Amino acid sequence: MESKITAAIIKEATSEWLEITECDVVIAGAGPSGMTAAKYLADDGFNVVIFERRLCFGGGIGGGGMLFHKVVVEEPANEILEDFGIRLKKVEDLYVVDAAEMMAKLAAGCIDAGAKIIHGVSIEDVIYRDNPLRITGVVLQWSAVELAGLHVDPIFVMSKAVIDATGHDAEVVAIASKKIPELEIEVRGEKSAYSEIAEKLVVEKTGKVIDGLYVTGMAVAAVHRLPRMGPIFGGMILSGKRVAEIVKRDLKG
Ligand code: 48F
Repeated sequence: MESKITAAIIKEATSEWLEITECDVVIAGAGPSGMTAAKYLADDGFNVVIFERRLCFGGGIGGGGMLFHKVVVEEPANEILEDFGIRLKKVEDLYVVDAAEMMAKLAAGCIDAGAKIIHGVSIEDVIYRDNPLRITGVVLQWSAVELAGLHVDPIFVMSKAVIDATGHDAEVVAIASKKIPELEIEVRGEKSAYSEIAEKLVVEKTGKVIDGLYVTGMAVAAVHRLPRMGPIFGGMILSGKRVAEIVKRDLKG
């Protein structure tokens, strides 16, 4: 019995990994922006995989506002959450959402649309080509190996588009900017809080950083030096939908 359990896991997991090694879209991070982007891309038939460093999904949603189990969104992000079947309560001109429900249903929405979420894997580098300069995939490491500080060579996944949805540190764009200076990208980090304009600016600046590499969510604020906004999540959801539209347009030519 024990060997059957092991064989079933290894056989099924490795056969999916073989499909993943060349995919349409890789998304770094299963936070609100990454999972929203994954659903809308997968809905259109794109082969999408999210690699998430931690063993859970939701990113910053679970921490709610100051560990209270509620987060807030504003119009028109409520329509996207309704698309995922998430229940909202209108409080004045805001909508309040249960954090656990939002995490669970965003994940269910992108998985049901056909996207894959793989936990415990960190994106530690990108793959690039020149003439023309572009990003063509990612370099992956088990998070456990990363945490243990072991020297283990990573594996590669090629993709037509890579979306950085890693949140406040914009890790993927930061790695690319450091290791490929000819990209001429600088990640300067986000500014202090200014919620009214931060949400709108994040959505406006969502998009392509260089051919093959896109940014969504709080990573947009880090790349474009925009203000932070605190526990209001509408901008993350709208940014995820927007990056999906931009990537779809680019991949369809
Ligand atoms: O931080 P996170 O929730 O990103 P987001 O979608 O949303 C930001 C909000 O949660 C909140 C906010 C809104 O008001 O300010 O902070 O922009 O989710 C990012 C996910 O990416 C994972 C990380 O564990 C988290 O779940 N992650 C970060 N770096 C990597 C990564 C990496 N190099 N490889 C894989 N996963």
